[in-house]
Amino acid sequence: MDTKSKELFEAAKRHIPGGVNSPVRAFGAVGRTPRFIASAHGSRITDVDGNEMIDYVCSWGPCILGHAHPRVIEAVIRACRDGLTFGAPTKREAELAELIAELMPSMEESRLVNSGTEAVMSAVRLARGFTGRDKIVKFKGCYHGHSDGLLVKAGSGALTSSVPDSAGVLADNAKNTLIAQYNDRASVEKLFSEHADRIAAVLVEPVAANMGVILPAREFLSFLRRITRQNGALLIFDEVITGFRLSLGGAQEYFHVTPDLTTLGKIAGGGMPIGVYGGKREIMELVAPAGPVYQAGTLSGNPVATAAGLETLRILQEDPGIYERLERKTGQLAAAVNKAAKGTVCVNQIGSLMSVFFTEGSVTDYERAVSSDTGRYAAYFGELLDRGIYTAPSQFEAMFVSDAHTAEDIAYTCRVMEEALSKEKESL
Ligand code: KE4
Repeated sequence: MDTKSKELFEAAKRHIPGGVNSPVRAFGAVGRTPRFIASAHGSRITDVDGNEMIDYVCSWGPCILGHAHPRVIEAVIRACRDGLTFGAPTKREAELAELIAELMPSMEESRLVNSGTEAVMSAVRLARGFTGRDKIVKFKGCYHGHSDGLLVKAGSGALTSSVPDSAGVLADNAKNTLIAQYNDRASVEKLFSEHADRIAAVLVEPVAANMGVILPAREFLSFLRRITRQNGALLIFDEVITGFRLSLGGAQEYFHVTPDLTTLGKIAGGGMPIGVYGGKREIMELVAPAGPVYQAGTLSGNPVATAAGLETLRILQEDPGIYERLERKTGQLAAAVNKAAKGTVCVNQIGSLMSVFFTEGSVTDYERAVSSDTGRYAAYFGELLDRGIYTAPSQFEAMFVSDAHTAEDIAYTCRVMEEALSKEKESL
């Protein structure tokens, strides 16, 4: 039952484009009314019609501890009582930058911004400023936020709504973005052979999670590290999703590949608006006011947001066992899907990230991802939603598991997924 959501959606559409503040939330790809959320606690999210669901969107990644973790809420409330924003430096910003450097040593220095988009946009500008070069290599289907130069063959909501190249992005902006294929070394080598001394950086999601979850092929990331170093280009890891999720040190710790620059978001803010870009001191020292690469922000390093981010990272640091728990729980979900539908779907899972692709065979690159049957995915999504499982309303997004998901949540979810997929398999 979604009566109130329907009413609110119609009302929202009167003053908000598409009725939502981010396209994927509109449920356009799954043909359902988006659920308007009233509250969320732990692994549960409750909509305005009172439907309580097990949440595997987790706000697209920030809620690795689950929703409304008591310590994070308390830290935010305490911070609010001292004022919401000052437009001046605070102790907590330095504490957060220091903790990020401790957890991700490649980020000797970092700058706080307000979103992943802003973080990646700024890191790209910095890479160009540092190298004096203009080209950026990105991978088809990877999503790095909505800055003009990166809305080129983009994933996530752009891919979901089939606008991987957005209207309004000028050819002049897009021309400096070179497109390679994820997991395809030859496509990267070709670009370097054609543009070697003009490539400022290779920008990559170390685990692609915006065309569904696609794992890096063996040695692919170390290949990128090698070819960028050989050609005087920077390697930028966009860890907005993988940062503090794949491990406490992110994908760069998980895969033992060290980028020159890293972008973070989501978990780094603990649910409040924070993006981060950072890296080697010799590069970061070019950022204003220390250097000539300009970037600024009214609410950057906001005292309430830094309180949420710090408390979240401290909880993760105090309990590194969380990553084994997340891997185990998510592995159980993947096993349930394979048990019910191996052969008619492909499950990609790493840590607490997972996607079910409705296609036969493996999914190791963009072409295989987009070969998925989005109609089958939509039916699967609806079946889960009707049984109280809130998962990504798009084939080209990830499922996120949190430390708040209980054994009972996982067991119920496994059962519902198995039943939905078995029923679907019989209809094929
Ligand atoms: P934001 O500007 O949305 O905070 O971050 C942009 C971004 C950058 N890099 C990566 C790897 C990302 O996944 C994202 C944003 N992720 C999407 C979900 N796939 C955000 C959800 C949405 O757009 O509503």
